[in-house]
Amino acid sequence: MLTLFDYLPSQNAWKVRLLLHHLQLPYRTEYISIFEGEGRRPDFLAVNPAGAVPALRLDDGRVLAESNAILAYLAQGTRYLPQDGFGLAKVMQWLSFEQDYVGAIATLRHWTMTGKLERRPAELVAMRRAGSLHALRMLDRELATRPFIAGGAYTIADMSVYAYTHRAEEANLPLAEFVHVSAWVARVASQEGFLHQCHPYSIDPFSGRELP
Ligand SMILES: N[C@@H](CCC(=O)N[C@@H](CS)C(=O)NCC(=O)O)C(=O)O
Repeated sequence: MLTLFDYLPSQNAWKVRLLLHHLQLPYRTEYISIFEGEGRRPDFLAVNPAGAVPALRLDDGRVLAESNAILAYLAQGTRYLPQDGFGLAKVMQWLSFEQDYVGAIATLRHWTMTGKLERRPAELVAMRRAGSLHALRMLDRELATRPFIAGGAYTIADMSVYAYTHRAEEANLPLAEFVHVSAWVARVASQEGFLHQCHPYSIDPFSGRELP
């Protein structure tokens, strides 16, 4: 059986939970308490050298890390990943975009929800906020032209970009002002087999700590 290395408030891990849910794939979970340093255990570093969740162990023991790589692996041959070369590359384009631009929202959400915002230099917070708004503006322009981020169909690119984008208000970002993003958020959440449950950092008593 598949094993997902998970930390519940992680939206990177949620992306993988979402796709597993869509595909109705059974899996077991191994929780990694990242703020207690479990990501730095040698046995976990052998799974993901970066020490981060999510990671996935396959039935045959091979392991895969990086949320978007895991999505691409699991989605092969399914309706969530185009088969044609251009469609596939478009999905990859938006998976890369997610890592490069949506990460600002993820960081700001993490700092905001775990009380770390006040401990960060104001310039750094302002940079992350500007980066987050830049990402939301770009997404809003793109989503004005088509129903889903990589084209006409719902794909793993939507799952990936949605994961942190739809939590933007938890980072005190004005999501409602981005009307096309907001409409897309509703569209994505209405997909069949969607996983609505997300988890706040407050479920983890250690989340106020800095990552080791
Ligand atoms: N690029 C990675 C980022 C993964 C990541 O940053 N995971 C966080 C939780 S959301 C984590 O485990 N952090 C612990 C650490 O970096 O030590 C991905 O998309 O999977």
